[in-house]
Amino acid sequence: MAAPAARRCCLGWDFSTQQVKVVAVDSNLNVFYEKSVQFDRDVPEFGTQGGVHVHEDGLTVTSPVLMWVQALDIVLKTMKASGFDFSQVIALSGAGQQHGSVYWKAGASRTLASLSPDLLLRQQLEACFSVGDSPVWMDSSSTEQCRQLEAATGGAQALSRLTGSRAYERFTGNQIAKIYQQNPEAYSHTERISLVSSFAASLFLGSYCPIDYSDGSGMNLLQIHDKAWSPACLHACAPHLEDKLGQPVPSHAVVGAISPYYVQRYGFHPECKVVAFTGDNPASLAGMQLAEGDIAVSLGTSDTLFLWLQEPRPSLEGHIFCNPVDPQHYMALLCFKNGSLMRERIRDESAFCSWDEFSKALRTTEMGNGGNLGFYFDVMEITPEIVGRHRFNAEGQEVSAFPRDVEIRALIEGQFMAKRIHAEGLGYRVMSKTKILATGGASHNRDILQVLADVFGAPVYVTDTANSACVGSAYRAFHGLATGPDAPFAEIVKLAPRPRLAATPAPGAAQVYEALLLRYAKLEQRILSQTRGPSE
Ligand code: 5FX
Repeated sequence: MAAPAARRCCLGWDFSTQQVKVVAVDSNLNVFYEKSVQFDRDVPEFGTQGGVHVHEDGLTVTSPVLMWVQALDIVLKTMKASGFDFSQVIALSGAGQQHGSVYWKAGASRTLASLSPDLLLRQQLEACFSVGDSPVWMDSSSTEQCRQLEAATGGAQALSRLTGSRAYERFTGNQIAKIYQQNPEAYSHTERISLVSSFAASLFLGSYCPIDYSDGSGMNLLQIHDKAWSPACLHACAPHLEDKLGQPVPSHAVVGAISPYYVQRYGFHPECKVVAFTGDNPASLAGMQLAEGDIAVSLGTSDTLFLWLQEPRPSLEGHIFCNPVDPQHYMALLCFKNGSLMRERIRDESAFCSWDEFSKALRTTEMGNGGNLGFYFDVMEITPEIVGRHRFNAEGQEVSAFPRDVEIRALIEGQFMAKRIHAEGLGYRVMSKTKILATGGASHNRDILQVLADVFGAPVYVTDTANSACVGSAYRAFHGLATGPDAPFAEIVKLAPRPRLAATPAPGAAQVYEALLLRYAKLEQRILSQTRGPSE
């Protein structure tokens, strides 16, 4: 990329699973520069696949912490070589893959605080980590520690009420507990534990950056209501944990000025501010400009929902995090595994492998599908935990097949009804100002979006989210620079490109789906009780 003309800007970073990426956003909120380093391709000496190492047990998944450091060196070097004017950067923030953890060895803070501008970060931080392979969000090896944490805190529901989620293997508290139990020596030599987000921020600050409330909610350690570490959870995971974590801060907090290392080596302005980094999902919420009552639906291989919530009801499914742009509010995250997987299978089976035929079936069938309802989970679903295909006619009798076009509508209506029901289970309510933001492959299909608008009774907008975590991080940097919590985030992003309206609910949709949603929820319970068996 050619040297961009000098403009005052904020940088948004993303330390994701497969790459480190940066965007520069000017004060009119235009993205005018971007650069990324792919781990597998650009730092092949670490031998990762998809940015990670999957260990022999198939459960343990880690990434080398020095790979992340080296990738940052490369991005900065490339920006400098292309003539990027670092002196114009007024603030930076960033995102990290959620849940992953970094273990700083005793003495590392001194190294961080006295970095020589003549050397790369990688050369200086080599000996700074007590655990070289950081556990990441794909790890599922800490089931034992999850059970221990739930037992110590009054059970899964009690833990969820406290921290926003029941115990999950990838959540950081359970990963820390596993390291403490299996490698107590490394744990005792650790002076600080960062999330991937606060680790990346620490590299820029030249000192340990606190964990922000929003990413901190993905640890099973933070009390999401009062934003303090839970003594019971800390105690259940490992000793002296509070000292090693430091105190959490609001996600918009300015945590300090950039380290002199970057001023001397790259020409950053010494006043350039660092705003707390957060998780990639919270940063995407900011990038998509989600507001109160809004919901983002990512229709990809698996489907993901982000919701803006005022009064969350943590449950045994999904996750509640503190909201990254408004500390009084919350966000929820729900994952559905059978997303495009099922849409593509049913397209192949019932629409002659054609999206046009699939769309035609949606257009020629009626809202409510004549009372026919279907559940399509070829792989074990996350929300709800059901596997298999289940079809019910208008009388509530289970049937073995539907006509082709009924099958297609049953799939799409069922997928969206499940999303609404489970979102409402976490405290979400559709409001008159609700917007649904759709992204991902299936968001290009207008007929699918029409069903989404009808089922939720709210307009659907489409937005490009390829860079949403990076761009959201740059927006958050502007937010941090403004007057803190009193500057509403919506004001900060009012110049940003707006999502496009794609579908509005058809007249009569609310009446049709009000009744159908109740039936769908009851049938889901019926399937769950049948598949779980009488003993549970
Ligand atoms: C969220 O809970 C996750 O584990 C993932 O979406 C990671 O944040 C991906 F980076």
